[in-house]
Amino acid sequence: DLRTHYTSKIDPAEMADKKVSVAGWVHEVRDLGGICFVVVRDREGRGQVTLVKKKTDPELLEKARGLVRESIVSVTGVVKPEAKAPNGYEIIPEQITLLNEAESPLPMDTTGKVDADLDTRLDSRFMDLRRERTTAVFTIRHEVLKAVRGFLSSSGFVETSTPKVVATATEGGTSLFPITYFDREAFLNQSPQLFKQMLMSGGLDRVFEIGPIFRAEEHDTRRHLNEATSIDIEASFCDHFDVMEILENMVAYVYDQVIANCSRQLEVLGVELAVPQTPFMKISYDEAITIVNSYGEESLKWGDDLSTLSEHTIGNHVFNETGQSHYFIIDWPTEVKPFYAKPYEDKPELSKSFDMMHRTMELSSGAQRIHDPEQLKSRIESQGLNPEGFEFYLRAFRYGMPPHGGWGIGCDRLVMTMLGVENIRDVVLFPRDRRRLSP
Ligand code: ATP
Ligand code: AMO
Repeated sequence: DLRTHYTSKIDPAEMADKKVSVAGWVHEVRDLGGICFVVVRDREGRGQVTLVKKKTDPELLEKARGLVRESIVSVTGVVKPEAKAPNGYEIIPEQITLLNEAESPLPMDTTGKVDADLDTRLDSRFMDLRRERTTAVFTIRHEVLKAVRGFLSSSGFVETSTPKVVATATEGGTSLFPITYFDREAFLNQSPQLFKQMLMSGGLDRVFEIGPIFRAEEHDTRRHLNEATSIDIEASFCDHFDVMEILENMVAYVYDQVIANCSRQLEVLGVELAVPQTPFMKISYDEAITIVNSYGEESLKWGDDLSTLSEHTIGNHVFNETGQSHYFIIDWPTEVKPFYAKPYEDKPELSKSFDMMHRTMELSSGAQRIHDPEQLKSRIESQGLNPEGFEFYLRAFRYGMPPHGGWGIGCDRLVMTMLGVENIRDVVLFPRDRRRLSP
């Protein structure tokens, strides 16, 4: 076997004198003359291989001394408890197999001793992933996705996969990526919006999807990507309050699961997490405008979208009042929100829509949706869109469409705000932005 154990799964007390094989990267070779240490690193941690000159076959010792950092080895040997070594043991090797030799110099440092800038790290992401911090981020991201799937599945949601190559825009026509689809023009999907709503007419009742969304925004910010991962739900016989409750409970559950299952990774990152308190505070759009104007840094009028600055003003205001980072802004002007958001029956200038915010940025948008086909068609028209392009969607509303609502939350922003990471690119393996198309 090339590997019998991860380095962290060798228990020195239980496994003393047992033969094991570990496999991974040569983290370090420390040759002190009379004794040589080779530290082998794998996903889970590090293990020390110790060669005492007097007791080791000279050929094996030469091999160990000649190992180039970051090369791949498999080491077979006997476990000896050793308090000074990582994980409390060392391996006295019988065999060292070099499986792949690394070139030098390395494109970047992986020990955490030298700080590389983000661009260098992203250019060599394969190498960056060998840093403990980076591995920790993506292990936590996995836990987040696992918790989302677990929470939604056990809340009766069916996981779906809808097309990413599509014929229409959903979130406004300006930010589409056109592609060539045989002899026709097509686009990369901005959101599963239209499809998840059509599934409500199909009777799936509650659906969720985790998948890529594409936005051709020319933003160069710390929180925008051109390809992001969205977690979307749609649920029938629900209003906006029902789906907000699902959202806040899901976010709280995700935090809870990360705290429960990723304590080592949180420690590596120096992050202390607390589960956000539910229910999240709800402030209306009107109140949000009043709060912003009361601070005097900006002057907003009714109907304006919230700027980045005003999101921060409100976020800090809520945090100072409640000690919580998460909150909702509800009851947005109908004109600010996409065509599918349902206006209040008695006050059509307001919509049954919401944003779920973190102190530092928007995390999610959602709404109860229009389910009447005529009203939907006229909203499409009044936003300057051509209803003919939406015929495949509108049809689903004419033959029995239940009232429904839903939301989309950016997975990348959820992880980013949870870990207090400054740049969204830090939580995405191979980010796509204005400048970056490779790797
Ligand atoms: P969404 O996911 O809906 O895009 P968001 O919070 O990113 O949510 P945007 O509408 O993209 O919302 O941007 C929010 C605010 O940030 C807007 O007022 C927008 O003008 C501003 N903004 C976007 N890009 C930049 C930028 N590069 N520099 C400064 N402000 C920006
Ligand atoms: P919205 O456009 O607000 O809503 O997108 C939902 C969430 O997706 C994330 N997000 C992004 N993250 C990183 N980079 C981007 N360029 C980016 N764009 C969006 C954000 C955002 O809050 N169809 C609706 C959802 C719904 O109503 O169900 C929608 O797409 O976290």
